[in-house]
Amino acid sequence: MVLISFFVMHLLFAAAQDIDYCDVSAKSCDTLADKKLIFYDVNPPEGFNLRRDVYMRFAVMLAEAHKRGKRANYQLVLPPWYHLYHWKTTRDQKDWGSFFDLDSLKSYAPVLEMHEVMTKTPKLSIDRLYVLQNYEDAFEGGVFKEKWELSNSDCYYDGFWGYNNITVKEKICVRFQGKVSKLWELTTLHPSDTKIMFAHGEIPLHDTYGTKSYWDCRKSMKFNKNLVDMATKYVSENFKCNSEKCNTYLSIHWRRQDFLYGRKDLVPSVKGTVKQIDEALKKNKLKTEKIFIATDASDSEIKNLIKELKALMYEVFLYVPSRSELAIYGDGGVAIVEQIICARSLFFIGTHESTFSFRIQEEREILGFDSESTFNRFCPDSGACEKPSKWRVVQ
Ligand code: GFB
Repeated sequence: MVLISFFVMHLLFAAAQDIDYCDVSAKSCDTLADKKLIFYDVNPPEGFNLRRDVYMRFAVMLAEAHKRGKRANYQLVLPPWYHLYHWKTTRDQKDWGSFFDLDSLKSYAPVLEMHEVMTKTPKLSIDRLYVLQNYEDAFEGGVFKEKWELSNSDCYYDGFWGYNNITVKEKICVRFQGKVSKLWELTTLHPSDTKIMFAHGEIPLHDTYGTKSYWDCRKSMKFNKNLVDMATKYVSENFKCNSEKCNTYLSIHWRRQDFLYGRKDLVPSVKGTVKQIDEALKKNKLKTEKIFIATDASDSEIKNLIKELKALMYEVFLYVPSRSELAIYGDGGVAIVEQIICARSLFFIGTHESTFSFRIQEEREILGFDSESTFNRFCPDSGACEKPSKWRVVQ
């Protein structure tokens, strides 16, 4: 009997020692022993802003469950930013706090940084890794049905964000289509699991795109204060504006790189771009000749664009980070500064189907700009082009 209780005590102690962590927002420390952790990752080539969208799907899933008093012990672990395909300067691991206000994220959803989980544990063992796969035909029989099934085909995941002390007890391949909250059904397959991971988190859809929950979550994604300060300083110095809504410059997001071949029928040439900027200013009677450009274009394309704009007497501005800013915040931080600058401008023109542009539009909605100044896009030179959908903020 004594021996058994000693054994049980030992097990309990070991569980409590398993991982300790502190919930920064709640200012309290707890153990992971009574928590269930949901990890997720995204298809490696996907960029930062698409990943932000995937975060929102999972954050809303957890926050909504908590709101209904369900699954109160589940926490979402934020996948570190690591080796992002579009980042050229440094692809080192970055946590979410480098880009966002973590307290604000935590005020909306029960989230933890990966390092909060890893600091106190020598190794992490995931109970079940569900590798999600698309169905070959999403519209089988002509209808889109929400469904999932265990799959016999091969599936693969070798991520873990640069950690080499994470292991998986069992990997399961799952064909999945439908809303993200349908993933709760998978968690019931092994009810005693406490560490559950989903790879290809981009496959499940939003539960509630564009609803109040969506916007509550979106609003909680405030940027890291240092990045906001960098943008504020730039706007003040270059555009003589000290508020979040400026009327002294127009901004564009000019997405190039893979869009130049992947979506070549959707993007304009340099001359076509200049023509559309000029038309937008005239048509909307905008009294500014200052143009801010956020872009991933090559140096030679940027040079051409600046030359053509200057020929029409426009003043052109780009955000060029200092070496130390680039070293500290990396390509991801610089891109956010550009997004904030675009978000505060008098008028914005984005790139069709770019989530980088979508996030700027959302920021402008939150700031309360007139939607006519926000939902504008570059059209191809052929001119064939519909206005972007207006995703209006819901209070
Ligand atoms: O953010 P993102 O998912 O937007 O990916 P899309 C594009 C990445 O390219 C950004 C860089 O996260 C940045 O790293 N980038 C793009 C920029 N535009 C700019 C810019 O104006 N300034 C700076 N500094 N960086 C999706 C990708 O991109 O497009 C997918 O997520 C795929 O992987 C698809 O490539 C076609 O939605 O535009």
